[in-house]
Amino acid sequence: MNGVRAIIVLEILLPVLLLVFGVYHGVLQVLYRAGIIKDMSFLGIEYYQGLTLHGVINAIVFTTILIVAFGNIIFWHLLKKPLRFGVQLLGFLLMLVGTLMAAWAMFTGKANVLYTFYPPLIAHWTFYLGAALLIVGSLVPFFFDWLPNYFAWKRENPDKKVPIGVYGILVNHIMWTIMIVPVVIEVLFQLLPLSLGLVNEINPSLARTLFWAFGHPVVYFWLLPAYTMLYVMLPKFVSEKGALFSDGAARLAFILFLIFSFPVGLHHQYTEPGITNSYKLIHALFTFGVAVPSFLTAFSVAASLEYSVKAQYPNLKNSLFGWWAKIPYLSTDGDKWVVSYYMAGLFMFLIGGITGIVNASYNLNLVVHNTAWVPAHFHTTVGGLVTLVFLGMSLFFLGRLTGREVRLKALAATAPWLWFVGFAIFNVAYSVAGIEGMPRRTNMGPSYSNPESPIFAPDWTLEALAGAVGGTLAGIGFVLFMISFVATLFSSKVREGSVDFPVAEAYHDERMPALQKLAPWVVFTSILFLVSYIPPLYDVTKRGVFFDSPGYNDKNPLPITKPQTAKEEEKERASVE
Ligand code: HAS
Repeated sequence: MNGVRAIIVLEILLPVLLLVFGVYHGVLQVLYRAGIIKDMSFLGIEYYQGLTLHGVINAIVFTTILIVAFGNIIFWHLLKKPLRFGVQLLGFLLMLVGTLMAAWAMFTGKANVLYTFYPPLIAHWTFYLGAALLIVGSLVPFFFDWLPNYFAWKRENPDKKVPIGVYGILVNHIMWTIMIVPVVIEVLFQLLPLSLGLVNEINPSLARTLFWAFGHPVVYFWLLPAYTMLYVMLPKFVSEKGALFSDGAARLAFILFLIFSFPVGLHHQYTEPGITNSYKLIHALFTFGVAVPSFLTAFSVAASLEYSVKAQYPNLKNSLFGWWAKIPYLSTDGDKWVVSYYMAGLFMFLIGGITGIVNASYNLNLVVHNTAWVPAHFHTTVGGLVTLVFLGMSLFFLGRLTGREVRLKALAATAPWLWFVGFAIFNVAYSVAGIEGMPRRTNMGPSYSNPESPIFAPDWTLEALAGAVGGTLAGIGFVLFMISFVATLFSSKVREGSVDFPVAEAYHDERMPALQKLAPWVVFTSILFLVSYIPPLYDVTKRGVFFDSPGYNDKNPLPITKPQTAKEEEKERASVE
């Protein structure tokens, strides 16, 4: 097999296989919370250790490595320019070593800090360095393969628009490059020094602000590759005559994401003291702005589906809603099994979008923040559309790249619908429970869901049990997917492997020259990001930039680093004043 193709196959295999652990710990979560597991640990893995593994593997590792794999495939196929073996190998090895380092820290219980790694909780330094290597590795193909190929293509085709698939992936990785700046500052100047014992204290407010300056844009880093594939591939999977309704609307959506993904992070910090309310309100307003490109996408995708179905069934030309019934929701015909992943994901994302807008509303957020509502929201966004499209396309590309026919298509097509039904139940149950005050990130097994505990909360029992049923069903859906995935991997080759996929032409192909040059939009975005963060960063550093709290871990209420003495504190205060 061609070396680069082999690396891309590894970039698909590694995250999908790791997801087995991630999903396993997800199912354990709902069992703990329903009181079916009443302990602090299960099979040697503690509650918060399992929750860290669940979040880090599913939200960080699975997404990042697959996004690189999809980017490689899309650039290679659409620009028809080969990728460089050395660059790809370096990128993959960095991501692999980073993942292994972080995995070691998590599996040995030295990094029970959850995927948000909020200080003053402190992990072993290998966790932070591992995460940093994963990020660096994910940038290597962008800087040394995609960008050079993009500029070469532009030189050869000065009058043409770059293909929309390349445009989407490019915007996404530009966003990625910008958003990692704050989290790199947090890791390099705050977390690593404390973890290595070079300093004694950390400023948690500053760390959280830097984290969320990265932590909200990152959700769009996960989403945009799914949107790119929705635009480019879904219409063709639905029907041979499928087309993207509007190329211009898709490009506009990507640019709006570039602008609005950044000045929004404070919507995760509405309840935090130390940041002036008016800045939070400004971020709230921008958050409504970032919903606009998703509304635009809902319209574009629905219009593309309508066009694609009607092109195949001309007798439905005047049908207002009847054409919805002709979408191949559950089909094993050719590659149509993959449509199940897109459609189940889209239905989930509709709910994820609505709950996101509730979260963003400053006053409503006070009701749902830190409750079970929040996991209900993100299991229909990153755990819904993103995961389903990524899983479906991993299986599709595994078949294409290795020259194998996808096996057990009936299982593969059913899997996303079980996932959908499971998370629909989970979503309703956890949303209701959240409004009733059920907390997130809490081991309810020995506490709220345990009738023998003094803090037993019978009001949440039904919702917690329904959540367990939903989470388990979704887990079974994942098992069906894995059976088809493994059967495909170990089946015999039926053709030469190739890097290709169906590409939908645009029905409306608007020129929109203002969207063709990305540089001005990138400059504007960077300035807006900076301006929207200067005041809150000033707020959280008023009492000092680097000091506030000693470090802790989850094992002991005593600090693991030395707190300042009264004398030192006095000296520091004097220097700030
Ligand atoms: Fe979010 C918390 C606000 C989108 C992920 N979010 C989270 C967390 C995660 C996450 C992981 O404002 C938890 C973080 C933590 O651990 O603390 N989110 C939003 C808003 C949006 C949004 C306004 N989130 C996402 C996406 C995610 C994601 C996308 C991952 C990929 N979120 C928040 C807020 C919080 C938050 C607060 C903090 C909560 C707190 O207090 O802690 C918007 O971008 C959503 C816009 C989406 C739409 C939907 C468009 C619909 C489409 C489907 C069309 C369907 C079709 C099919 C065509 C407007 C595109 C046909 C269907 C028919 C029925 C006809």
